[in-house]
Amino acid sequence: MELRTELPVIFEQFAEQRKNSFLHVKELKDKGIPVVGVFCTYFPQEIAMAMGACVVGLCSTSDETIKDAERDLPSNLCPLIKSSYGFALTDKCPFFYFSDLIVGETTCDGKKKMYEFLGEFKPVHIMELPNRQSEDGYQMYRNEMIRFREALESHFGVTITEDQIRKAIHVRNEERKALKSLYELMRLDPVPMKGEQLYSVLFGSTFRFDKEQVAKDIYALIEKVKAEYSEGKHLEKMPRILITGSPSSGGAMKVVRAIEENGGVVVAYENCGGSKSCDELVDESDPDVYGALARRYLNIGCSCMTPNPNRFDLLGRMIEEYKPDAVVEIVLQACHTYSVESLKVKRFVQDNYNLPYLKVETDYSTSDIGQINTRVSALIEML
Ligand code: BJ8
Repeated sequence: MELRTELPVIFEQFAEQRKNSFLHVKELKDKGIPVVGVFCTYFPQEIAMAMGACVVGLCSTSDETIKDAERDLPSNLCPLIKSSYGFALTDKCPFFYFSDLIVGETTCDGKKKMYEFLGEFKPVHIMELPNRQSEDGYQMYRNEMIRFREALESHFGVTITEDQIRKAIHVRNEERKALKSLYELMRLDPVPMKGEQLYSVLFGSTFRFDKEQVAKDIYALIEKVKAEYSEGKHLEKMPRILITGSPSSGGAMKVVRAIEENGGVVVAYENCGGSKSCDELVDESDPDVYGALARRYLNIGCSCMTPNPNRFDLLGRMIEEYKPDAVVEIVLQACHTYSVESLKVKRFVQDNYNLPYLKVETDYSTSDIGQINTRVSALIEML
């Protein structure tokens, strides 16, 4: 059964949020509010929020500027890196244009080397991210939190107090809790919404700057979804798919669309647009705000960690909670860390849960949609 109510309009509003925020950022900028552009889930938003800055995501996910990027960058590079660099280079991304400072982390090789070129036309601050979740690693990332606070203070001529950071931690935690409550609705079988609709809210909310209001809006949406569900307004039962791997926004959403157009439904995202960003909260009871931030962020199970046990911990929990019938891994082309780690994911999913696993390597073009449809529909028919 399709949703025939006001919900699709609300999902649409979230889906349009990125575009609508272009104007909003300009208004904030005109009011003198600093804008910090970021690329990664390891970025500790709370420190920038503590000084009242507006944090905007700069990862671009369309192939519109890839040709421009390939003038400077190798063509066999991840499309997310090329697209982001291309939008910056051609000044086609308003968020990049309005950013006063760009912050990157030393995650994958392609991204960290690309930042060196970005630094030629914008101020860039790099946070050194350890590749291991060890005690030394936490200590090092804690020091990086302090170095980042100092960089903001000197770049913008402000003072950032621990109390301000603590308040920002609380606001972000509340937003995470709200988003988590929303995606947990997908534990229901049949599901209350499509995976693409869920993603439009998860992704769109990252472009809302009124973080306290976001949580309230998400809870209001949850209430509406629950009310409609109890009236029997939900989708039919269908094969449930869990998505993992590289970020699935923008051009890569073609994989999610292929699943949902071929009779399946995406019930969960174990990636940076989904649970990687929301699963763990920052410990508000820890008197050491920098330590609490370092621990929470470094715990993210991205494949740039080695080894990467936290990804498997989260993936295992999600398989148990969302009960997927199969796992589909999206790997962006030339994303070596996710691509290499995919063998472990395949073994984990097949050996521990006896679930089918499909790896889809793709970019932001539309050239492989036919092939993706064929592979995905074969998977879904089998379920
Ligand atoms: S925490 S997933 S946002 S690094 S897809 S650019 S890894 S080659 S985006 Fe990522 Fe942070 Fe990790 Fe998340 Fe490199 Fe792979 Fe491209 Fe990637």
